[in-house]
Amino acid sequence: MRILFYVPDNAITHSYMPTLWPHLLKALTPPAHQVITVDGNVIRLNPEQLADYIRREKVDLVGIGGMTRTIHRSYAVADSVRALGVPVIMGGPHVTEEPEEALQHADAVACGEADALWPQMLADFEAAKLQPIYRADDKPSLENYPILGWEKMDFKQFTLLPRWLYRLLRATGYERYDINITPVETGRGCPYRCDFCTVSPFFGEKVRFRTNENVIEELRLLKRLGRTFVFFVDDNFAINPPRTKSLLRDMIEAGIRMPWAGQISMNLLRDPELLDLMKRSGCIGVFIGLESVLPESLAQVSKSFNKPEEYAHIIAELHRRKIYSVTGFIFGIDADRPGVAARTWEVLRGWTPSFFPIFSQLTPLPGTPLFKMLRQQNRLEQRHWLHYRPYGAAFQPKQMTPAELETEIRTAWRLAYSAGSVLERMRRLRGRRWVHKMIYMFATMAFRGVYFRQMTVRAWLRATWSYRRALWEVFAGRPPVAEPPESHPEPVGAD
Ligand code: B12
Ligand code: SF4
Repeated sequence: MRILFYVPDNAITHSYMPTLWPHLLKALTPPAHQVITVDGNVIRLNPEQLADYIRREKVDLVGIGGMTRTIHRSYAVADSVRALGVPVIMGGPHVTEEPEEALQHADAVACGEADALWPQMLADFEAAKLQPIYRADDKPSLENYPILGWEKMDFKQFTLLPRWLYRLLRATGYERYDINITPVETGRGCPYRCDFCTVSPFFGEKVRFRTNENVIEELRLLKRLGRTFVFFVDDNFAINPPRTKSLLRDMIEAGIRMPWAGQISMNLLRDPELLDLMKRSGCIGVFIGLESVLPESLAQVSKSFNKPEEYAHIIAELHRRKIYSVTGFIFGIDADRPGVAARTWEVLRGWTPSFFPIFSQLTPLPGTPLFKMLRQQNRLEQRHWLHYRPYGAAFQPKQMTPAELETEIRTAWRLAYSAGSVLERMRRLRGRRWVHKMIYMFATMAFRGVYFRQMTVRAWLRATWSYRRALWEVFAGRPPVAEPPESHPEPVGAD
């Protein structure tokens, strides 16, 4: 049987990293079947083109991913596939919470982790006994995690560089300088239960890990394939610090130090031994969900283990080890008022400059405590995911209008990525080597692209021109300018 896995596109950005689930499920597919993966974020196909592709490739069954953010695209694709008479199976966090909705577009839905469900669904499909809903009763152990067939993967689709720059590198023989990212998971689950997050409800509060040997075998394969960068997709890579340290030590001992990034919550980054091991094993970046600089906002989303008074110190400790931080902030929590963006930036601009902030609106995802609370309070836009708007507010914030919330997000991005702010941070990096400053500038441009559309050569040239003074700083050999005084947050909008 020929199976197509389709990753729906988010209609905005190019994807720089393969999505893991198709590769994991492919490894769990009995070898008698053939599996093809199409990622809509790198190969944009309209419904007619996809139909042509499915006919040409003689696909018998299509599996489609279901995240809330892209579910409207998943359903549109599923409808066009089924119009061809080809059955569709869907899975993922959104359809796990909304299986009845998904069944209007699919023949069957996998609810929860599908590691064990998928082979069962295939067997039932072949025996013409496919059921509409499959539920994973147990959380799979990751002890026997399969080694994924990365050697058969066409990674070229996922270059981090804009296509025109990648083509230029290839034409001039410098292709090896392309940056490529591979997702690797080492564990699942998180006991912290932040109100807006689906990870604790979906993967559970009990954390499960792959063995160190199993992870290292995959890393060895990636190194052999010339992969240059690994992203550990675990939601909280250091959730069990002794285990994380033992994995990092084993990586160092096995001689597979390679550049990596991961997601770690701020409370776990207080540990200098962990930071040292991260550095020694090749860590160059860490995503930290800081969410807010206001203790009352953190308390409202059950994330009081984040301590705003420690943020600056932790970013500086990471910076000292040349580890960049990507810091996520959420606006729209009940304690947030108009002015929250400016207040947040006032705090952030005092930090050591090697961090890249990302700002989003609070999003009520089905299955989360936040979703339930907003529904009970009649503040939720019904089935907001079916008419998704980038950075749109899908609920009624408590102390702002939805339009004000959207303005706050726009303001935060402008403040953080304006030419003046970037120049200010570059000046404080003056003592650093030019390579470090160049990487910083490139990463700034890339993170800017999360919000500002810049997929064309023209858009990149425009952004480069606006940052010309900051770029000039890359080669300036003058001493760094003084750090701005450390700021202390006060309640937003306080009288
Ligand atoms: C890596 C990651 C990203 C990367 C994605 C890049 C990439 N190419 O993969 C980046 C950083 C870009 C990203 C962005 C976003 N992400 Co994200 N991300 C993740 C993360 C950390 C890991 C995903 C992963 O690989 N998991 C491991 C695999 C094995 O698990 P899985 O995907 O769930 O697949 C299993 C099952 O769900 C099932 N399954 C999944 N699909 C299918 C399909 C079929 C046919 C079948 C049978 C089964 C099946 O089988 C798999 C094996 O059990 C998850 C959290 C998590 N731990 O999963 C969040 C997560 C998926 N992201 C989330 C969110 C909200 C976002 C953003 C909207 C954030 C934002 N504010 O912008 C964006 C939107 C991205 C987009 N598509 O447009 C939410 C999604 C919740 C939801 N209800 O949809 C998650 C769960 C995190 C959370 N805090 O709740 N993300
Ligand atoms: S936001 Fe992070 S720390 Fe909180 S529950 Fe989700 S994965 Fe865990």
